[in-house]
Amino acid sequence: MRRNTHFSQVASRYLFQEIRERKRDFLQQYPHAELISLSIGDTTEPITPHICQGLTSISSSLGSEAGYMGYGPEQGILELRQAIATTLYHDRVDADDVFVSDGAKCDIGRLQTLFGPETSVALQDPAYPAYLDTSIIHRGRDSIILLPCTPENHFFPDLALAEKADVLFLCSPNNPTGALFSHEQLATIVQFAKDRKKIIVFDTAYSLYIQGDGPRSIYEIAGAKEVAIEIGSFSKIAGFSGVRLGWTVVPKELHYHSGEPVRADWMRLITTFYNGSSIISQHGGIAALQPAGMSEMRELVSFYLESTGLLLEAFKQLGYEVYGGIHAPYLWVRLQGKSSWDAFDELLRTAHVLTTPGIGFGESGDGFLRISGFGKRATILEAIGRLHRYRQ
Ligand code: PGU
Repeated sequence: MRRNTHFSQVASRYLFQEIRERKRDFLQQYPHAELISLSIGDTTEPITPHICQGLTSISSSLGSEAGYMGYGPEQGILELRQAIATTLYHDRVDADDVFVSDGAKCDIGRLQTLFGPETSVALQDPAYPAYLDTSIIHRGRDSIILLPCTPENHFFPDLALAEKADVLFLCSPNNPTGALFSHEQLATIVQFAKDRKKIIVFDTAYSLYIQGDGPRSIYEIAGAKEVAIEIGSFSKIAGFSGVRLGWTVVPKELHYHSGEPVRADWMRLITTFYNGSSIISQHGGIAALQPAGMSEMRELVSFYLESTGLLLEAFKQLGYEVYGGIHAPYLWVRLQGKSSWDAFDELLRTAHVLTTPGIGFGESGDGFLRISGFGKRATILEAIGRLHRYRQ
């Protein structure tokens, strides 16, 4: 059989796999190096007690006659869908329009299948690499429009560039830049999509990290249900990157040009491609959204943001131009004239610190490094010490 030629248009390895390989090669050369990772955004703290109780109690009940369960509804347990709608969206969305998943990344891929092969997609540049790679694999590089988001345009895209796109993938607070759209900016984007009948996919994986009253959901903007799908994740807020749980909201108000509801196709797609998220994860999610779980998640998020704040101060003291780090657990650090892979290699060799090269998030990311604030506190402090030594 012939290869899907789009695979020749993506890098042979996914960004974080590439970094893992480089780490492995480095450790083969220097087996005693004690590497610190400020690279992949992965949580490090144990699952908190109330949420963990949700996971363990369902796990043990599965071993009893009365508690055993098989397949559940593909779109998720109603109690969890209701809790997401009420607790996270303050009933701005219907539980019925919340589709539980095994994580945001998995739904990003499934959404590409929903949009099909003819669609043109606009992406923020830089952006979480899964949007670009899944777009290319589905329909090739020519279908993609990049919207540069740099310090020069205050990380707000020139929407005129997206005129020909059918779908806009957007992320706020942004991975990797940490930029947060204001209510006014988001309202501008929603209006743009409404006027031109485009669909927005809005990724809120970091919404609980927002400080102050910035928009946590696109549905805070009036009329957004007519143009937007929203993706969420428990990975970064409950430490579920290994447990796997997320959701996608596809409102019944969202329609194609031809008038058919998008939600019906999403339902058709997930019931066909997917057999639902693990009921163990889903019960963890239910516990996470109870009052005790919510306060544990807030504490966890504060912990990671504090670490990010320490890194932010350190990079500033070292004289770097730094963005982000307030509403997201990432810093976006401008390198003084270096390419991002050169800076990545240099930090790895000299400080034994792993980072993520900005170019891995798109062309406009070259000349930047993304620094993750996820890590044990002692490790973050050790990394800061090494950065100071490395700059002297
Ligand atoms: N959306 C955004 C904006 C993300 O940053 C991430 C993870 C996800 C979705 C994935 O969420 P799940 O619910 O866990 O599937 N970003 C991390 C991990 C990288 C990766 O590709 O998985 C990061 O370092 O950017």
